Amino acid sequence: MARRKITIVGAGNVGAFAAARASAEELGDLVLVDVVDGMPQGKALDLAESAPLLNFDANIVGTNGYDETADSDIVIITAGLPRKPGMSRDDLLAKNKSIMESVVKEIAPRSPNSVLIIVSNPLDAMCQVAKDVSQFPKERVVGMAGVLDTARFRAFISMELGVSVEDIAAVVLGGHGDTMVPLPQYCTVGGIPVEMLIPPDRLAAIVERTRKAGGEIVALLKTGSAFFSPAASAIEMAKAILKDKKRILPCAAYLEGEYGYEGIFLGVPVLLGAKGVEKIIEVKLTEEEKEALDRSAAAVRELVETLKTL
Ligand code: TXD
Repeated sequence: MARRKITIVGAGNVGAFAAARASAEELGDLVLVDVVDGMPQGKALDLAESAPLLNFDANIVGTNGYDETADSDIVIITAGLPRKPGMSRDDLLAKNKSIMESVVKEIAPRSPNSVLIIVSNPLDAMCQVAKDVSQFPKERVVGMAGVLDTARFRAFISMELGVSVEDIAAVVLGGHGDTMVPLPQYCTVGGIPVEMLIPPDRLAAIVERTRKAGGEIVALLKTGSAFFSPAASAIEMAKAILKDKKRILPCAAYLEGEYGYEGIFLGVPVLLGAKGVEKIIEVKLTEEEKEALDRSAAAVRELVETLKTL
C-alpha cells in the first residue's frame, strides 16, 4: 500500500513538532508549507536527516507553494499568528481569518478528499472559515482544541494525585477559550470517578487551571504559545483518522442540532475514523454544565458574527 500523505501548513512551533511526531510514528509522507522562504525546506531536510536515528521511512518535503500538497489524506493547518502576552484569542481574528482563507483556497482543490484538521486560533471560528472556503462536508473539517484541553485536565489530575496519566480519562467540551467546559462528572481515574478522589475545592481549582492553561504557558514563554502538547494533540487526531481507529475524542465539530446548537463549530465528543467526524456523541449534562456550554456556544457565535463583518 502506498504511504499516506500528510500536509502541515504553517511550519512554526506547532507545525514543526507535529511533523516530528507524525514522522516518528511513521504516519506517512509529509509536506511542510510555510510562507517564510527556506524555513519549511530547512525543517523538512533536518527532519529527513533524523530518519536514520529514529528509524522511520518517509518522504519529507518543505515548500512555499502548494503543488507538492496534492492528494493529501490529511491537512493540518497551523498557519497564523500566535497569541502574544495579554492578547486575547479574539484579537487574532481578522489576521488569522485572511490567512486561513488563503490557505484553504490553495489546499481544497488540490486535495479534495482530505480531512482538514484546524489548529489556528481562534479555533472554532477558524474551523468555520475553513468549512466555508473549502465547501467540504462537515465530516471532513475538524478542529483541535478538546484533545489538548483534555490532556491538560488529565495532566493536572495526574499531578494532584501522583498517578499515571494513562489511567485518567476525561472530557472537556465547548469552545477553545476561557469558556471551555471541563466535565468532572465524566472524569475517571482507573475507572473510579475523580470526584471520589479529589475534594470539590481542589477539583474546582484544577478545572479553573485547565480553563486558563493556554494563558499560563503564554505568560511563561512571553513570546509564542504552547506547542509540544498542541502538536501531540493534532497528531493524535490525525492518527485516529489515518488508522481508522474510531477513537472518541473531544474535537471542534460542526453541529446541526446536536446539544441544541445549529450551525456552529463547538467542542464535543466525536468518533474519529477514516471518514473524519463519523459521529457526534451526545452526553447528558447537568443544568450547570449546559449553561456553561450555552455561554461557550454564545461566545463562538459572537466571534463568527464578528468574522462576517471583517
Ligand atoms: O489548541 C489549539 N488549537 C492551539 C492553537 C494550541 C496552540 C497554538 N494554537 C494556534 O496555532 C496559535 O494561536 C496559532 O494561531 C497557530 C500556530 O501556533 P504556533 O505556535 O505554531 O505559531 P508559529 O510558531 O508562529 O507558527 C505559525 C506559522 C509561522 O511559521 C508562519 O510563518 C506561518 O504559520 N504562516 C503561514 N504559513 C502558510 N501560509 C500563510 N499564509 C501563513 N501565515 C503565517
